[in-house]
Amino acid sequence: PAEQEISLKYGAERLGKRQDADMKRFRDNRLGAFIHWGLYAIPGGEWNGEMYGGAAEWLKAWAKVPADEWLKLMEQWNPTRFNPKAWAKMAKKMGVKYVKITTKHHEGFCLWPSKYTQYTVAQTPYKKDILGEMVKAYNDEGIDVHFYFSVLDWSHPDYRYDIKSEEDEIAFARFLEFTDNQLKELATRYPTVKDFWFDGTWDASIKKNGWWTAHVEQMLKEMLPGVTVNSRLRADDYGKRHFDSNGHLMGDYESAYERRLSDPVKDLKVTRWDWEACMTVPENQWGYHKDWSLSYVKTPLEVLERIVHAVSMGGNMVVNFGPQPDGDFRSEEKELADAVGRWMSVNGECIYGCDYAGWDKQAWGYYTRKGKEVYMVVFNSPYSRHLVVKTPKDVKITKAVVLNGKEVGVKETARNEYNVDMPAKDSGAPFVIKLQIEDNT
Ligand code: JFZ
Repeated sequence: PAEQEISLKYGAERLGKRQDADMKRFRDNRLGAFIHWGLYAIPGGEWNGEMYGGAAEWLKAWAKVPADEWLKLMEQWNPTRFNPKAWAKMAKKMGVKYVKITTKHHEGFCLWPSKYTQYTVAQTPYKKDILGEMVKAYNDEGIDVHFYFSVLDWSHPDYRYDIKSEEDEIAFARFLEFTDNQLKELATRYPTVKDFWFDGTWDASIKKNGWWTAHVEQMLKEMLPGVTVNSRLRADDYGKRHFDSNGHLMGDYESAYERRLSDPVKDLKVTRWDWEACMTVPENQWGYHKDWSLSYVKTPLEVLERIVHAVSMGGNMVVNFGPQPDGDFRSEEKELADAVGRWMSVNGECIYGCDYAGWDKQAWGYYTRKGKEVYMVVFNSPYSRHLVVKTPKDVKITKAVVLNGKEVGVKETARNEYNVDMPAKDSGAPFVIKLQIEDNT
């Protein structure tokens, strides 16, 4: 109840989901790709002959490399096989509707020629504005571009993990001004950007400056009307992150995480807000790592299941790619993109524009929904060859059709319970049955 809430200057700016056209577009896109590309692609997890199993984009930390030494990798940044048009075609074929690009990761190296630091693509043998080339190529294919931006910056002398002295306060104020300048620069140079996804915002220094996170959100929204911003940017007056001290989501959507995809039976509260999860293909590698044998690598089927799982609970899913230093993708990633694309070209209808269906989950898989159309996405085929469906009160199934296939039988077995027949031929892949319903609720 409102009267029990504390008053906040920098808390949630809105209650409930945004309902404007830009937010609807963000939500309807549902499937995205992440690109983690920076200097860390060059060592690919290996430093001075030693292979580190941790996240490749964190190698500087694992191998305790001083910033100036790390940034010398810029002399080797020359992705001669980088072909933005081919990247955009690959994304298009995969069926992703947006791509999130690391403009600057924790290391501080910028993929655009920022005038506020010397650590940018402009100072490398490659010289060209890689970010600009990507934005153009993706947009030309009709794919939205979102910017990943790490506030934490290992290259900047004014960054502080905490504020413990007046000197820290002064330095960090300069750092926040530098960050504002970079963000304004990105928003001005690339006005078609649809979203800012902030990261590296967990340190005490930022939590003590909740006002600044609210300011950044406002600043970007003034510069780019309709732009979306993730909850990870935000901290409130008391340093409470993502959800403010009254429990309300800050930013436009919760930026959740792969290992915490909510339980589709127990954690339905996430259907009340917008959210986006992102996932790595190996266990935890975002940047390019030379050796994928060091951890489990998800199969295309496991990736597909996570995409459907997210959409079935009203969320988006972003699948990560870590391009090689030469500008090409490793073969595993190309094969994954192909496999996802093949499935999406047949079944995309159950993903794009779809949402939580509100029906009780069954063991065979997941429901998604678009208006009066309910999709059954079947990952586990039962021996009975009957898919049990339980409908809410006053909802009847009138017809069941395999997506891009034939009609299948439906039998009412009890009130609000049905057996939907499996398709006669096993496609060998998860299949989708579209239900037509009569909703008298
Ligand atoms: C961060 C980065 O450190 C990492 O390198 C990568 O860019 C990833 C997308 O984001 O890592 C995080 C940050 C927060 C969570 C998980 C991974 N989290 O809140 O669960």
